[in-house]
Amino acid sequence: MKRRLVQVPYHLGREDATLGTGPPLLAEAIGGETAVVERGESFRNEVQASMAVVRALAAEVRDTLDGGYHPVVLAGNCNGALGTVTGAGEDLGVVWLDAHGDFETDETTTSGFFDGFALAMLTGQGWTAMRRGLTVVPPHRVVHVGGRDFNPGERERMVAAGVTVVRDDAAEGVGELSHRTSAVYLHVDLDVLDPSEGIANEYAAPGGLSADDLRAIVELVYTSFEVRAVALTAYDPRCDAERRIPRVAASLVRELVAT
Ligand SMILES: [Mn+2]
Repeated sequence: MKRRLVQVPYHLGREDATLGTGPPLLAEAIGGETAVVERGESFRNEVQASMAVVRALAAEVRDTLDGGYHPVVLAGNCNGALGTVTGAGEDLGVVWLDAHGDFETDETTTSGFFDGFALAMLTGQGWTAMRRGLTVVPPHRVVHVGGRDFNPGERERMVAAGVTVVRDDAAEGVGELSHRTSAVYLHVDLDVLDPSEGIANEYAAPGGLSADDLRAIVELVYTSFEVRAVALTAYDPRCDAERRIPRVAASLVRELVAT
């Protein structure tokens, strides 16, 4: 299956100079057919605009699959996952690679950072009316890999909800998930990489995956499941003056993802 890059050049619903500028640089490094998501609605506030981007992304992912392409989403934010999963169809599992949990809700957050709610929203927590029509993935069909910078209590809440949380032994989590689902969405927040491979964004944390580890995990996921869509997210070029992260992303996608 031929791949198509789907750029989502927004951060918290805005076209901005931070995470919003990552997707075009990743797309340039990877190369090939590319589509660019447009928010459509005018900006009223971060939450409204973020969810407008999510809905536009869902439509673009659906079109991409209908056109016979494998969607490779390049998104400023992790909350794009709601749109990608909604566009990619029913009954998916999720393999989520991220230094962070992204498992906050309005009840638990102390930062208010909307992108910190991404995986909680995807599994049906919080923002119920804003999520209307978007697909929910049951937590027991989610494996979270590479986390090491959780907020207080966050990891415990993920586990209690039914999410499988593994640090770097992805094989165990992926093997378990393969008994529950045959098709997945693969989410790669680029800050899952160790900062020694390049600093993906200002939230980067030590103790991450090497580029070789990441490659092995992505390969394992592609051989274990039908990957309906993959996303590379949260690249802030301001943190990576030497532009190392796009090179890692390009070799991952070119060598491992459908050509
Ligand atoms: Mn992250």
